Amino acid sequence: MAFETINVEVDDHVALIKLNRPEALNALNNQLLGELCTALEEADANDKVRCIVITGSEKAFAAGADIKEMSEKSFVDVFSENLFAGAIDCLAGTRKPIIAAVAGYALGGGCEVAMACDFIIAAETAKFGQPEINLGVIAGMGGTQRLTRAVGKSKAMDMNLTGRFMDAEEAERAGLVSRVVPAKKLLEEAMGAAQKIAEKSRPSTLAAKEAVNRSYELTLSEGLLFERRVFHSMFATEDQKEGMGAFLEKRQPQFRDK
Ligand code: CO8
Repeated sequence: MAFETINVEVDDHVALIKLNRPEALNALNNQLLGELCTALEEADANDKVRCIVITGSEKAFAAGADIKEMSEKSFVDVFSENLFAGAIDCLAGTRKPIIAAVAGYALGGGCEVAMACDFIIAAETAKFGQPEINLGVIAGMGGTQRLTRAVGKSKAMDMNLTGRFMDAEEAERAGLVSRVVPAKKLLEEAMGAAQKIAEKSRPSTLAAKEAVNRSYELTLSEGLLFERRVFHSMFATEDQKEGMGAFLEKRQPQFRDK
């Protein structure tokens, strides 16, 4: 499908989705979020795709929800249309691994989209923030919830109450991002990580993602039980025999997703 606010390329089993509204620092309007959702559904359904990377521009991953589009809406408007619920559910509902490759601003909804991905690789230029407080509102797509789970209460409160930005180094220290790389290397690093994931057995990548995500929802004992049962179930796959056999035979595994 042809998109206007994002670009999508599928290469070597990786779908690269580039947010593309440079005139508005990739602000997330309805069209962009709708197109992102369609692209994610297509990537999830495309057998060739084994991992997804979402990125923005050098200056901005996304500077938040589109303030121009939102500013005149009433409570009844946003409540009735359930503003932005679909987009974030779409990200959270994607089964294949998603990496956010963030350079520049990831603010408000931009930070929330990045956090709804499975992990974030940041350029040294990245700046994360939940500045909605400056607009007389609060975060609405995870900035008070996912951010708190990622960086703890103190930093999450600081960012949500003062609206200050966190640079890449602080974000890595706080556990919000998994790696920080020079801006020029961002895409190479993210695509490299995606390639590594793409080489694994698909059943195990889907299962690993599902199991880590359950840790958000379950008590420790329930989460550990879920993990153990999924681990047990992996012994029903041919790829478990191949992976362990290849290790013992000192060769690379040839996974067949079976
Ligand atoms: N929405 C719309 N347009 C934007 C946005 C935005 N979020 N951010 C930047 N732009 C536009 C600017 O208006 C400007 O357009 P123009 O040239 O036509 O005036 C263009 O992008 C370039 O921006 P600046 O000139 O401001 O660039 P600077 O380099 O001077 O500043 C900043 C960059 C610091 C990123 C600045 O643009 C800024 O502060 N942007 C707004 C950041 C913000 O407040 N984000 C939060 C938005 S609210 C939100 O995300 C809520 C999401 C959750 C909703 C959930 C509902 C359930």
